[in-house]
Amino acid sequence: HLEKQRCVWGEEEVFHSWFTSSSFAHKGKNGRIGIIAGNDNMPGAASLVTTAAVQSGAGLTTVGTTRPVIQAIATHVKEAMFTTLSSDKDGILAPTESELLAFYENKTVLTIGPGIGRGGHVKDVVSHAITHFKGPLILDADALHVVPSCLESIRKRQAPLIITPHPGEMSMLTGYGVEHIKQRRFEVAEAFARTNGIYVVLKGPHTIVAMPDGFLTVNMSGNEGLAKGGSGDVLTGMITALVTRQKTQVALSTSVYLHGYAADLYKEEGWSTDSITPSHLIAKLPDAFKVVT
Ligand code: NPW
Ligand code: AMP
Ligand code: MG
Repeated sequence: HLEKQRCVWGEEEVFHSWFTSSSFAHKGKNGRIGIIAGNDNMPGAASLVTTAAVQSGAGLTTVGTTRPVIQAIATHVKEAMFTTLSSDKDGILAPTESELLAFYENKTVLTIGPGIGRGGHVKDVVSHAITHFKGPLILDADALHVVPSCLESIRKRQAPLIITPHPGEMSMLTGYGVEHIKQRRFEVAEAFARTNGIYVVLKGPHTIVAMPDGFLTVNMSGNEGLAKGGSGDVLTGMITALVTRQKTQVALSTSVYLHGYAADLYKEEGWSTDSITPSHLIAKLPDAFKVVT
């Protein structure tokens, strides 16, 4: 019984669960994804999450962010489209409701969080999306700080809600100390997922993915080369792309596996893990994705 409730999600599982897009698919069928990310001091996070999504198969990618962020990243992420959202005097997003509603239109998935910061109107943006965006919603990084005040509306949501905390963020979400979370990762992730009816990707070495029904997968790929700012932003981009084209559980567990595997490929090639950067991970995704072919 326990084996059915938990499994290691490795190369075999990734390969056998993968749903390949039809060779007749067009870009509109491969996910019209929306990403709300970045503030004037963190354009890099917006760039990483978006590039990772594009490199992981997203059909049409639109980033909603501040004008200075668009100016900073547009030439780096040539495949993405951009929507300027209003921001405040500190360069943090402060979109109007009509800007948000327009941004949701036609999007099959929405991601909010990398590099958005915590001040200003971030809380309003996240709580609005929880209630008004009707598709799968991924909350990462700074957006996670809004979750505790929105649990009631989260439990009422119909479409999947996915959160991707590292142990520090999980501590903020649950009130447990980081050490408790590291010692009891399975229980903590499972309880939070079940109680709130959401998907929890509890990151760190051996990331756990907990489903709302209590099923758990654990990841064995990855190495210390991932312990750098921006690694999580790359994972969130991969998840965003895969969620539109795979079953939610498969999208999450497989993204986590391939993200770690990309870092492992560099190590196997003899790289020092010191030299692996989040941008390198994205560059390695074409090799990592060979697992599904
Ligand atoms: P400590 O003190 O470090 O031990 P934050 P963030 C703890 C953006 N980024 N295990 C940590 O503890 C992100 O997208 C932008 C245990 C501290 O208490 C976000 O928007 C980049 N504890 C924003 O920065 C590249 C851990 O949690 C707290 C832990 C802030 O995100 C970098 C820190 O968490 C970054 O991705 C672990 N594994 N990890 C860019 N290029 O633009 C952290 N903690 O304050 O939420 O900081 O995760 O860096
Ligand atoms: P974030 O803290 O949001 O940037 O996310 C960090 C990402 O790197 C997560 O996917 C973690 O699971 C991964 N990671 C960080 N440190 C390690 C490590 N020492 N070993 C394996 N994976 C790690
Ligand atoms: Mg992060």
